[in-house]
Amino acid sequence: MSQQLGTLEDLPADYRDDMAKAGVAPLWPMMRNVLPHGAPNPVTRPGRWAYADLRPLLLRAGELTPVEKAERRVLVLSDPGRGTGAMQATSSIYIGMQLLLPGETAPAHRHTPSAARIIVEGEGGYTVVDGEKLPMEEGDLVLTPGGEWHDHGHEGTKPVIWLDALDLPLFVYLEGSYAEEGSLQSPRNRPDASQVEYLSSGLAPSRSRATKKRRYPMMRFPWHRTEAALRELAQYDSDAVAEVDFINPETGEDVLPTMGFTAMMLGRGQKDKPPRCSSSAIFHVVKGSGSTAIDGETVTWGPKDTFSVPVFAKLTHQADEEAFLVRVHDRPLQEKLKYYEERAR
Ligand code: GTQ
Repeated sequence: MSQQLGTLEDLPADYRDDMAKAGVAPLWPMMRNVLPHGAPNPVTRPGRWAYADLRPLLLRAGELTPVEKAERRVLVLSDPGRGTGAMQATSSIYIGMQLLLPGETAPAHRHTPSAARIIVEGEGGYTVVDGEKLPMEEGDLVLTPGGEWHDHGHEGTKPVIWLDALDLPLFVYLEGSYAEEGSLQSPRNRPDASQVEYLSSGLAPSRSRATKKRRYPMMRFPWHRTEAALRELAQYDSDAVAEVDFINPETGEDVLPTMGFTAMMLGRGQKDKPPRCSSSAIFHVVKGSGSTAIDGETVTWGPKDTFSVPVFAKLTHQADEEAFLVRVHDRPLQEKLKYYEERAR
């Protein structure tokens, strides 16, 4: 039985003043704000960022602000629910679009939040993480886990643009966010682990028990392999929507502690009605076009566009043509906190 709770105004003014002086506040007027009935009441609103809008703004930033003056030349995708200037796309996920021009480098640093990049445009960019040089090709997922040194470089001839996903809002909230600066790394003369140790799915290098496994053994997931895996799944299970999770090849767990990454393929005309879930998400369109109804509001999308969905949103995706999307979400965090949930629509 839900009851009307007392409000602050119900209380005499002198009592309210005395509470404020004593540094306390009554719970009951705020009870339903902090513990709403049945489901959370998200601040986050669906967002949509067309690449056609972001690209010229980023290129302009390239003219206005040298990389030395920016450390990272990034435009942050602000959650409409939090408004202009919000440094987050959902409660837990930060999304930025980063530009690096030919010949530029973004200096080495490391920080407590974890990051991952989805490469949007351009050739010749790379990230060095813990001495490993990770080439950045369109659609690749590149990890820079919390605490790992990373710097970016660009050996190509045209601008490189990528999408950054970080669990930064969470670290800010926890008062745990900080960075350290370092000097550019000299990469080891060896291809990244996706091309050596983990070239074949299901196979991992055999090692003596004494050999220490890296916590983040594979930090680049080349797009051509993700697309091939999705096509293979779609071919043999044409009713279900093909989806793959990016996982740590040594543990089978999600690639980062709080953020998960899931790639999805929709055939031309295919619809998907996923269960409502407690995780918030950002969708980035690698290729193709279509639309997504988010709680009844339709968002149309094309290649390289990005859109966000709040917790428990009711989603219906529909592809106009064959489409590939990568979803960044916070299911891993919610599973660790033991509250991840899916509900019938
Ligand atoms: O490339 O290291 O969008 O440190 C925000 C913070 C990117 C990065 C962002 C960062 C980076």
